[in-house]
Amino acid sequence: MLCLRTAIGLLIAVALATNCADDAPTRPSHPSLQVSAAPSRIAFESDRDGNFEIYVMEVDGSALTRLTSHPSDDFEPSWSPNGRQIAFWSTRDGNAEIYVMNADGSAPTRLTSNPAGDAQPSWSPDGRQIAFMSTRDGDKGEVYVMGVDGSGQARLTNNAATGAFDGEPSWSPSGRQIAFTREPEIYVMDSDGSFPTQLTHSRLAASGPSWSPDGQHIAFADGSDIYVIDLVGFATRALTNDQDYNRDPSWSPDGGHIVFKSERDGNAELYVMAADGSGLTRLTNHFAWDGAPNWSSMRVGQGPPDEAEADRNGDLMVCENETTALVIDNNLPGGQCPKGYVLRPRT
Ligand SMILES: [Ca+2]
Ligand SMILES: [Ca+2]
Ligand SMILES: [Ca+2]
Ligand SMILES: [Ca+2]
Repeated sequence: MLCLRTAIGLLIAVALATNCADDAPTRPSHPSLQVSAAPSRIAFESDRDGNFEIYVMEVDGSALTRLTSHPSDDFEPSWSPNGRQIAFWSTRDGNAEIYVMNADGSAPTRLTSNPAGDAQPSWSPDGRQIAFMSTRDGDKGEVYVMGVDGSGQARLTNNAATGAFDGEPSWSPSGRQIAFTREPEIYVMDSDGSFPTQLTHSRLAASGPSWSPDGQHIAFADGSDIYVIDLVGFATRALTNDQDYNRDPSWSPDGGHIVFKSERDGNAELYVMAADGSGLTRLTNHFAWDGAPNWSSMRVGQGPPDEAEADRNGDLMVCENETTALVIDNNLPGGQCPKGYVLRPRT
């Protein structure tokens, strides 16, 4: 494997120069990730043209291109894993619905159709499903899933007991788990909705989970900053330290960088930083709102057919003690649970 990350751009070349050996894919069971070092692009939302539209740019902020052109608002793009399509949500048909379009903005197609809010789409790693938030069951948000043609829409969470707002799904790289926000914490569940488990504890208002490509970390926002929590040992560290809001983290396909939204320069702009928080670089520079970045896994339109992706080998592991069990979508070496926990394969 060549160290192709250097092709991402001069912008972040300095950060990339540190350790190309670490670029080698560490999860041979997921072939879709092994080619992730190929150049990718960043989709995002902006109201710079008068209302919210979906835009795409190179990862250095160049070649900005508007993909939607509709007087209603269009929000929160999510790439298909092969880079050929983008899911987003829009109010163009009167209320919030989920749509997909080709990566060039052509052929927008509505997937949901109900008077409730449908938003926050997240494309599954095998390309076959889209998780999203909906308020259609009559109270606060729940996480739902559907086929990429809108078929089989099904609720995964049930907030009847918790009363919490559930949303912002983010798939694990294997597709077997989904991280989501159960306000004010980040949770993880199996992709069929079973085993919902609290991941963060005592956050102010955790939001926007984004699962790292190697499966070992989840980035999220809390308070005004971006954090990463390890799924081995559950250590949490802040990547930003800023009094203005930092939100919406999204990992680069090689896991080396995170793009996010920050209001540190007076309005919402997109920034990229190394996964340790170093090398902060602003990508947008416009007085309008720029947010909800989503970093494509593949060079746009260059990925393999979705059917070739998502090998689901590997075991789900559990760290557990007498009262708590956390399911981890990762092939963990032994003995790396928090003190007092025991690691075992989930049966
Ligand atoms: Ca629009
Ligand atoms: Ca709707
Ligand atoms: Ca409910
Ligand atoms: Ca801006």
